Amino acid sequence: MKMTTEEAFVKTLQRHGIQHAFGIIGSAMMPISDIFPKAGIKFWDCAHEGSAGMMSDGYTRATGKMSMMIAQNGPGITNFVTAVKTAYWNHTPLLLVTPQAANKTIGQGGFQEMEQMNLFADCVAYQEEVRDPSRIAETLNRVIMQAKRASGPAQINIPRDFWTQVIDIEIPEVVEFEVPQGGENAITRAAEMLSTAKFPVILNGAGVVLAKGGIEASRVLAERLDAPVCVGYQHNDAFPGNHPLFAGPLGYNGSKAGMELISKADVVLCLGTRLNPFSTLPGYGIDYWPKEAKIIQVDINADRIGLTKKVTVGIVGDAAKVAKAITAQLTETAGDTARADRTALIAQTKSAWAQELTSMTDEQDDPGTDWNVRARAAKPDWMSPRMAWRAIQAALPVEAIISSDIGNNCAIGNAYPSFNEGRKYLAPGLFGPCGYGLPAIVGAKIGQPHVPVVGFAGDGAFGISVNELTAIGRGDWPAITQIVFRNYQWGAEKRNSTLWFDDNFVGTELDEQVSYAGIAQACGLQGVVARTQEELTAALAKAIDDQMNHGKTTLIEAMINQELGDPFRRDAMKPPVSVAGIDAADMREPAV
Ligand SMILES: Cc1ncc(C[n+]2csc(CCOP(=O)(O)OP(=O)(O)O)c2C)c(N)n1
Ligand SMILES: [Mg+2]
Repeated sequence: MKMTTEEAFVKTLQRHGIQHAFGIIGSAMMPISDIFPKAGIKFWDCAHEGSAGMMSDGYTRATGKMSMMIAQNGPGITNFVTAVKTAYWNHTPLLLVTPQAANKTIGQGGFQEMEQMNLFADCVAYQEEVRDPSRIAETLNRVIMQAKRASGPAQINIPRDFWTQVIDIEIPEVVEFEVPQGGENAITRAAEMLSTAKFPVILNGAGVVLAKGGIEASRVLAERLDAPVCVGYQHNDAFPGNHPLFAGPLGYNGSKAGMELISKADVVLCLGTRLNPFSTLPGYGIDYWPKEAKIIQVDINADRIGLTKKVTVGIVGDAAKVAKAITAQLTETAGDTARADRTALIAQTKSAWAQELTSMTDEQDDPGTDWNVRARAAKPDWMSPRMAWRAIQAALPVEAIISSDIGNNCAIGNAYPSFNEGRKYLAPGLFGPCGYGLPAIVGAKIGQPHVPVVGFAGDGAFGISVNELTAIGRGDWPAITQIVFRNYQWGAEKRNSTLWFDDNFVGTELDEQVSYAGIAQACGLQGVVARTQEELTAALAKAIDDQMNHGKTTLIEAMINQELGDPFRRDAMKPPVSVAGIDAADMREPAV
């Protein structure tokens, strides 16, 4: 069938149901964006491509439906790098469309040239450049299927002079196939090990959220065994938070109950998780990973099995299918050993942690440092981070989707909200980019317009995406609620300065004259300041009502003291030593 290259491209997008594109408009993409409206594709033009990419990530994580990012070749595309790598470690299947400088001129250094394949080589699960205009649909179809199969971003690079050509092709069929269900022998062994375990524990990762029916399958298995279920770092929605067997997130600022329970395991079923090393670092001084336990690791990607931990049985497969298959093979008496003791211990450990968490109001200083004492004394009437989180919890609807950001206050939040369904918690993940909270929640709301959404960010991280306030107020953008923790500092890094660099605060202070609520208002949005717990709870309740019932976006600037929780990287930091010494007198004037 005769068609133009851009028609072939858009018809292929339609065949895969890709309905949302995020980016900034540019001449190299106009031949296709021109026909987006006709095709039923909405182009969300953002203020910065970096945030556009994170909106795409948020949309797809909240819906399970693939979306795409697209921008101008060169500088538009380079702005996507952080978002694409973030999506990679969030296991988000996204389509990255990178128009390229024209084949006719590339290499001459004309305009907006960039080696865009090398640029993303380490960020995407798959990439391919279109070699000939007639292969545009074939290539795009393959790239999209690879993104789905690998559950990661995949890139199609298209020389811009391939647009507006007439080709004679068929649009390729979408080949769907079933995901692997795990090796037979491995499943039998896993079922045997779990059947006879004295203290089985399940650890759910992102794979459980991504697999169809994964959470439900893990719930059935957990109930058969009365096994506590922990979730991996930043995958807090991988098991229902209101379930008696839910033990909470492991890792940085996670659930002490989860850590204590998993430390007692003799068999751990790690379901849909690559067991990334950051996820199982000691927390609250507890080195909880059960080194003597038998470990069953289930991941759809064989390369990730046994990569970081000693594994007894590896199973390559879909988390839901494998959980069901294991459940089907459990013996009649599976889980019976010490069942009552285990159930009692789970309840007791959870309740002790819940009480401890409620009583925690202030952050602790390490021996020899007193930053938190000073921070409290300097602003005695201000909320502490944990006071803010408690005030937020009081107004956060249980069905809300929330996003998080990288920073001390967002990290403290790891132990607070829990979720009763998957695709509710959009954390920046293991690439750890500041600036994720706002764009991710905007993308989520686009995908789930009838669900309340609340974005979170520290005031430094928020500054990275603040320019999106100039984009999201336009009529066709849905209303959201965003909370900014206002402590006038890049807090997470400041904690490092107090711990390892003798309070030598380089680059940690923010401008106290800036009002984010004021910026929101200047963008035509609602901006409010909350100084007490009562004000914060009331502001959030009103903002959600405004979001859901009046189509209004609100930014809440939550004014908090400068207390700082645990540092991110105790594992990677040590006090500096001076050997040769550094002297300002050695600085020279450069020759100009
Ligand atoms: C893009 C990016 N730049 C820098 C960092 C390093 N970093 C991690 S946390 C952090 C401080 C965050 O400060 P803020 O957002 O104000 O939150 P707070 O810690 O004060 O709660 C920084 C700079 C990062 N993770 N990502
Ligand atoms: Mg801050």
